[in-house]
Amino acid sequence: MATAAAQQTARTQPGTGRDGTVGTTDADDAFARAFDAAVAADERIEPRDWMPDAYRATLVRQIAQHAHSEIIGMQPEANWITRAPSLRRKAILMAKVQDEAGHGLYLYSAAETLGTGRDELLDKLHSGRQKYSSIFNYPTLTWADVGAIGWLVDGAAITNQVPLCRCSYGPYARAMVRICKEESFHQRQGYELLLALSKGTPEQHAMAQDAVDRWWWPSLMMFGPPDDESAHSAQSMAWKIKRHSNDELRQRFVDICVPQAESLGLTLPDPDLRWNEERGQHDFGAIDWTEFREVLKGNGPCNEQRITQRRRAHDEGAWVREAAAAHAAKHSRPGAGAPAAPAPTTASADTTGTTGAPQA
Ligand code: FAQ
Repeated sequence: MATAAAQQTARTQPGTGRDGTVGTTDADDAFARAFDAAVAADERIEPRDWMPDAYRATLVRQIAQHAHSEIIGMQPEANWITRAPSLRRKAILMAKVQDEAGHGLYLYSAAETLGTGRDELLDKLHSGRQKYSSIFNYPTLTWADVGAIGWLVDGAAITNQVPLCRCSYGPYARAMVRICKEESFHQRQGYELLLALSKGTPEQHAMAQDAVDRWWWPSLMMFGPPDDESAHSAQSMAWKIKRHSNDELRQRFVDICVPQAESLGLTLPDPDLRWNEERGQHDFGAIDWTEFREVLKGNGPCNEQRITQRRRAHDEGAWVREAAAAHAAKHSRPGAGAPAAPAPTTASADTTGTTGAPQA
């Protein structure tokens, strides 16, 4: 078997095009073999390595959807920043929402290493050609929703994303390490918030239960369609982009949540939820996949509001991007004194769509 260094050399021959095109069939085969061997040996594929076009396209699709989810995901929670019940809760929530912006930026940067810029990805988001997670199309009706998002939505995100720390593509895997640490902290703050409400007045307890009732099923949908309807899972798992199927991760999430709900003193809204001794896992009720498909088609409760807000934030940030680009150009001229600041690309220079009047 080739050593890692030899494989690395084989994978990074100069002169290969962005699409991995090389001159001869023999060379093509050699690059493809080196790529396959690296994936089989659990090595990381790095930006300058040869990779199949479809592997690159799959990564861009998934990373872009993930990045879009992080920045659109700021909106439902930001809705409560001005109405948080104490200074402590407000400071925590602001820090969390800022973390989500940071996650979006790491992920757009990871997509850039594949040759796809933020402007292009944001254009696809704004024009509806790329998706973001279905979960962020639901409204945050009460303060308890902030807790339910932390506990359930961040909890589902961690369950899905911890295995992505072992994704075969290096920049994505490395971005996920920090993201997962922060998401784990977010999950705990949501749990702690819900616990305070659950042990509070009867009204507060009822508010917490109502939030869990509304967020439970959409959280299960975050893991994507059932395995037999998942278009990309088999290939993504073969490439070790995904390490587990959608249904496996959904099951893991249910099994984690059941004892946590008991500790919280809250119930999960599923009469079919019970321990299955034989499987060593919980059985749970049928997910409403019609609702999931409708949300993906743009017909969820908040789809229109979320995308309108995002486009508006992007447009309102145009002057910042222009000014920063002009500044960078000025300082990059020969003889200019100060080192050139990097020209911000779209996502880092616009507001995030989280400001403005409380909505949902
Ligand atoms: N919503 O064949 P599959 C977060 C699409 S971050 C919308 O199974 P795949 C942090 C899928 O893209 C949450 N679309 O696809 C946070 C594909 O459509 P396409 C986001 C969905 O890629 C917390 C089609 O359906 N996390 O929460 C959804 O193998 C709080 C067929 O599906 C990630 O993105 C959905 N739920 O598996 C932020 C993690 N499910 O692309 C703020 C990374 C599926 O062909 C506040 N992503 N689709 O047009 C993944 O692990 C995968 O992409 C899956 C889908 C598991 C989401």
